[in-house]
Amino acid sequence: MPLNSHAQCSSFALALLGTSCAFAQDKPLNIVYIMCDDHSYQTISAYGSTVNHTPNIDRLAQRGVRFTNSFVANSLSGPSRACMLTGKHSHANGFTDNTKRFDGNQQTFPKLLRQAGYQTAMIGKWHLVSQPTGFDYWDILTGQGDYYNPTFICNGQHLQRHGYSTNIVTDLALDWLTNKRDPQKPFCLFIHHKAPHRTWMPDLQDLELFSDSTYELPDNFYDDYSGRRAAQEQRMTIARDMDLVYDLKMADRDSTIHSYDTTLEHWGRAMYTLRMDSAQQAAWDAHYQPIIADFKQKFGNGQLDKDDPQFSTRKSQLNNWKFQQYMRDYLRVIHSVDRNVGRVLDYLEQNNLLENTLIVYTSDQGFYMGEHGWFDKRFMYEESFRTPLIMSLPAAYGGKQGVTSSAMVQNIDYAPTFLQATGTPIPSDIQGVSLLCELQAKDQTGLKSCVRHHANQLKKRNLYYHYYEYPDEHRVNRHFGIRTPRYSLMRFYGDVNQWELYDLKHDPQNMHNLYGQPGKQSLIRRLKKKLQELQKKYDDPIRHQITD
Ligand code: SGN
Ligand code: CA
Repeated sequence: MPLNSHAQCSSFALALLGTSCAFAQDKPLNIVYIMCDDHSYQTISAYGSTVNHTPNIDRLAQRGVRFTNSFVANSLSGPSRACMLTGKHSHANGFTDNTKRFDGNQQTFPKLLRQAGYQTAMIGKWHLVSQPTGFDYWDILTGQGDYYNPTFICNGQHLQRHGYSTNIVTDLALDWLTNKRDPQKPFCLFIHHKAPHRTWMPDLQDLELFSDSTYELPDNFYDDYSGRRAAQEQRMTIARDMDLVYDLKMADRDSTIHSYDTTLEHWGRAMYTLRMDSAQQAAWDAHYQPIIADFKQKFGNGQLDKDDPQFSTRKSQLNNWKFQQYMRDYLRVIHSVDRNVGRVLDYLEQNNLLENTLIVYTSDQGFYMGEHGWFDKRFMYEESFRTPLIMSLPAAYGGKQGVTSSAMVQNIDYAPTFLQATGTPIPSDIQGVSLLCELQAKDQTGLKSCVRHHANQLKKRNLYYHYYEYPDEHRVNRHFGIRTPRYSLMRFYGDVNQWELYDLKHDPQNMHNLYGQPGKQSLIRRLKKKLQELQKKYDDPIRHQITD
């Protein structure tokens, strides 16, 4: 198939979608798609973070559109990646939870771009078990990936690289741009980081950052989960489930601090030493050993005496200590992510690629920074259902700069957006919708009606969610639901069978389950009807099993 031409793009897009596409320039549009793993929007300054500053991600937001209502379809890594690649919900692409294996024979947007003449490259965390398909070049982290001296599979061959994952992934991406691609062809480059996934291991150069900072506990840290049975059942609280040795790195030399689980303790003690060389270990120890000594002075081995009259005060102090330690490590990891985003932007600028590259920054899902007392994700509650999303389309392609969009968007929309932006036909079985109109300025010739019509539809759009992985690893019950611009209606099923309803205008933190409350019957009827319509539209087989 020939490379896209302006005529091909416009005629296709106008005929099929009633919209124009971005491909109105002589140069075809490239795509750089940066994705982190577990990056919470709460820790991006462009999203209003009060705890850190991310100047480079913000720089991208100043060059593009920041989506304020961006959601995932299934808040977990593998499923999210499969949704993005296919533009389809989990039941349709088959990768419903992290125990699955992605069927690489199915249609994905990199394959479609490649057929349209694009070079495609995938670098970093893949997490879909089967080997990548649809890429000219791939160099992926094994499984979840390691922070230090990680092992990669490069076009089928295993090799270990020395250094810190976020830096290495960026180095590989820049090397591919410089030395491995054909400069005559347009490209789509995936830069997918392992960071900031658990266990939030910072780069050595960032270890001393934030050491003197303290963070306020979220006001719902001590949520009692009343009215929410699935929330009562989970195993992802900072207080109980975040481990001192494994997560918080209190692997003391004389082994007096213990994990709540022996396997976890084994890994907690081994993980720093297994992969690090002696210089890395020495730098690591120089930072953490004094913190361990201080911890022991304050809390002994971390096992508090329940008979101590001060027990509840001591418990709050320990919880607070854990939260501070979690925040500091997480933010250090984000600092490195942001610095590496800056390296990519600088490279594109220095190599005159900024003017014809769509740059995307996102995460595979959101993450809890102590809200509800949690870390991890999975729930259809706001912090993990949402994900950061910034898309920067160059001004020469009609791209808006430094604006926000409140359109209701989801990660199944990325594939059709990339396809439309490059003038590649969008197959009719794709379930997401293109966001291109959100990226383009209203004054682009021929775009006015499309923008108005499409934008209004997107603002009112209802989103569908379905999460499957239970009971492993954090015991979040299966659930599906609908998110309208104002309400969330969720149906947990399996061990916990319960409906939950939230009015997000008054309860953005999902604290008050209104399901069954007086006066809500007609609202619930309406929302259930809409939910059933979505299940039918997307053809989710669960609708035949759960009908109430
Ligand atoms: C690992 C983590 C979990 C996390 C899952 C899924 N445990 O199993 O805490 O929820 O990944 O995360 S760990 O001890 O191995 O770090 S996902 O983002 O990859 O889906
Ligand atoms: Ca993730």
